[in-house]
Amino acid sequence: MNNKLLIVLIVVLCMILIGIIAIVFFNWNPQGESPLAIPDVCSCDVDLNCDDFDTQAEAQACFEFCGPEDVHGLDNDGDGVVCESLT
Ligand SMILES: [Ca+2]
Ligand SMILES: [Ca+2]
Repeated sequence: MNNKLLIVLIVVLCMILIGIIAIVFFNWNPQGESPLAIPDVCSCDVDLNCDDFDTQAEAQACFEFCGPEDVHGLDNDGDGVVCESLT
């Protein structure tokens, strides 16, 4: 009789749980800052080179920010990791 209601309730609870997990894993951000710090030097309109970044992480953040295309030509071998020389 109430089995249908129970199933609906379980499905709704599962969706809420999945939502919470998604928020925790992908958007957990108590300070409201971007988890990936985009360096000030990063501009998608200007051609940048690895020399313009202090660290590989900065270059990577900029690459991902401007992506998916490698607008700056930072990833010569196309493996998705830019400026291996900075690591
Ligand atoms: Ca370049
Ligand atoms: Ca690479």
